[in-house]
Amino acid sequence: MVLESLGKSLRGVLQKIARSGTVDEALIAEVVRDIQRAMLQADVNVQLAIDLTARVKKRAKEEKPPAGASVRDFLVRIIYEEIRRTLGKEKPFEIHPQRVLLAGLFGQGKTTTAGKLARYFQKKGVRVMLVAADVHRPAAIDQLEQLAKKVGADFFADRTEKRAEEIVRAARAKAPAHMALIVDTAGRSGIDPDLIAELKRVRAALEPDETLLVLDAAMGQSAGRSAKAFHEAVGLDGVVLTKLDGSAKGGGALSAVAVSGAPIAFIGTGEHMDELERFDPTRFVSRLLGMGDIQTLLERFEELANKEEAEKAAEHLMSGRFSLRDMRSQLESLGQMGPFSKLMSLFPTFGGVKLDDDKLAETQTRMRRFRSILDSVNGGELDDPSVIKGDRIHRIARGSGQKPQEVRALLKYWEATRKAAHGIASDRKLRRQLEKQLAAGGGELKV
Ligand SMILES: Nc1nc2c(ncn2[C@@H]2O[C@H](COP(=O)(O)OP(=O)(O)OP(=O)(O)O)[C@@H](O)[C@H]2O)c(=O)[nH]1
Ligand SMILES: [Mg+2]
Repeated sequence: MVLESLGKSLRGVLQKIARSGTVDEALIAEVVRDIQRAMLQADVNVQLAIDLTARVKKRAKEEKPPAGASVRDFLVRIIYEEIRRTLGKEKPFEIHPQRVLLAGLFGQGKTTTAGKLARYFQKKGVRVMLVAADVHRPAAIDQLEQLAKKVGADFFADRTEKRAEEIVRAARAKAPAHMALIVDTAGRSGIDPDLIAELKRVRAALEPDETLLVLDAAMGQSAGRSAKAFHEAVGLDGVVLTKLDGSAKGGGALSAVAVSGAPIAFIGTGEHMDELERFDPTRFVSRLLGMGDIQTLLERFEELANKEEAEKAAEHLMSGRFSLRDMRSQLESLGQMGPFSKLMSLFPTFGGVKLDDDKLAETQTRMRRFRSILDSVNGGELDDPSVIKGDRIHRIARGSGQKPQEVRALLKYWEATRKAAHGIASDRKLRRQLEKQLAAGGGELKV
């Protein structure tokens, strides 16, 4: 995967949040430090990393989660949004018979990208003519010809013509209207007047729909300077960032290019012709953070974080050592319904209340309230709820925006559950039933 080590560090941060007691200043400071370290290791610009984490910190302190969302999920969302912001805007790119000009310095991957783009167009049903306008090296023309064969594209070259713009004119005259033209140009060791002059002549002859700069991700942050200089000199529609598969500096290149003003259109993720992807910043971040897509962002997060804890909590549940921390992870891993209402159905009555369907909606509301209360309970209290009394009840109520009697109800509920669960452990028949359900549910309580 692209940017594997950055992704790994960031996923570690999310897991740390999931495992934490309360979201307090200490946790936020730690998380911010971790993100900063991960960013710097991926070669992200220092100022950019500092700005990003400062925004995470500020928002985590000042903003309140929407009703029903936990403080931890909310923190994850802030982190997601701020990382997403550093990757710039999405570059629309339609596949139709158009003219594409590829430019860039030596060895950045222009010719390879020309071949990959041709395959990409043809897969979507648009035929391509690859045009060899690298007039300085005959080997470059052969390289493109071979790639054209490989991807089944048409090929245009004129080995006797030394003016790139004339080659482009001849190619335009030859290509039928339904064909896309993708033009490979010569590289240089630096952005010099000759390179810019040649690019301008080629562009005047081609009148491209898309002028794309091909940049090697191994350049790290200097890719941003390069993009800016090219953008100012010739005007770019987008950037293709290549070799993201092999570069530890990919984070630096991605973020630096994103702020350069030229949006990233494609990324190259390998040497093969199929290894080109459209760059969608939203999808990119969710993949980096290990989330399928944004809709399932929070669900996936909870699943990942709580599976292990749910297993441990189930054990605790039967041992009678069941803490508020266990209760919280169960509530979160099993959704708003929680295992307790399911557990309760094992008993004819529970806490004096028979749990029939009418009571279910009420229970769900209560579970939601319990979850928000549990976000305001600190680590020590989660482990030993007996210390929660008097002033502490009022502090927790204030912190969670609930009434003190709800906090007391939560404690009563926890105590009753603990006793009932302990009761199951001593009732052989019930115990067997519970164990069977646990085994079937892969750690989830499906009583
Ligand atoms: N791993 C990896 N290698 C790539 C990628 N894109 C290009 N390459 C490799 O980078 C090297 C240079 O690629 P070229 O396409 O020849 O680069 P160029 O910009 O056309 O080079 P010049 O024409 O010499 O300026 C080749 O060995 C490619 O196989 C990529 O996304 N990932
Ligand atoms: Mg080349």
